[in-house]
Amino acid sequence: MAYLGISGLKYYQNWLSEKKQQKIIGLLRDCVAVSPLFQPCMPRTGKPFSVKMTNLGSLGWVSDKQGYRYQPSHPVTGRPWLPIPDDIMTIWNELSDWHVPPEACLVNYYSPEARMGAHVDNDEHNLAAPIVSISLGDSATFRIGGHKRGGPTRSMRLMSGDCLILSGDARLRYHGIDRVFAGSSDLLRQGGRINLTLRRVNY
Ligand code: MD3
Ligand code: FE
Repeated sequence: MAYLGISGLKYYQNWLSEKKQQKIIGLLRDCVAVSPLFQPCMPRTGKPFSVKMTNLGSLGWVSDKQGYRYQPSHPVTGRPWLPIPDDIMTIWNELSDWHVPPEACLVNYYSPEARMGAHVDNDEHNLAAPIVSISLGDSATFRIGGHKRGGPTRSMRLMSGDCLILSGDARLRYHGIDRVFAGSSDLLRQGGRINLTLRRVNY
């Protein structure tokens, strides 16, 4: 199980039908009505992210001047995150081989100008569990490198309905989103891209 020659990276092109994609978008509209998108910022500097975020699940990932962490409630409203809907949990069950469900579903919203710089996801206590990524809306260039910053990278276009699984060796690689292709999908009325990442945080 390797994709782009990267062990632990699996690519499920167009895994979600148009109908399922629309269903998930409807569920996300309910999510943001209670847990609005917020603008995270960099620890220490407070530089705002261009990507806006919210979460579903018993834990959600947040970033502010204090640092990166998982917490049970929304940083602005103080309310708990809503549960991960069954239709999203099903994707975890279909694609991951993991025996327990994810606590967190991070929802990233990219306007056409948004980017995500190269980073490693290591705030999860349980780094042995896979991450499942679901792309919706406009397509984007995803870049994945090695375990150190500045090494060789590979890139691929992620389109609406595509899913990725990151496990094993791929789980701790540097990765990011270089650009979003405005108008490449009409799934979202207002355009842009949504990425969901399902994450097991604790053992
Ligand atoms: C490779 N999201 O939320 S998803 C993130 O499209 C994140 O929004 C990107 O990076 C996005 O942290 C990429 C694919 C992905 C997710 C997690 C990974 C790739 C990964 C963890 C390790 C290596
Ligand atoms: Fe990431």
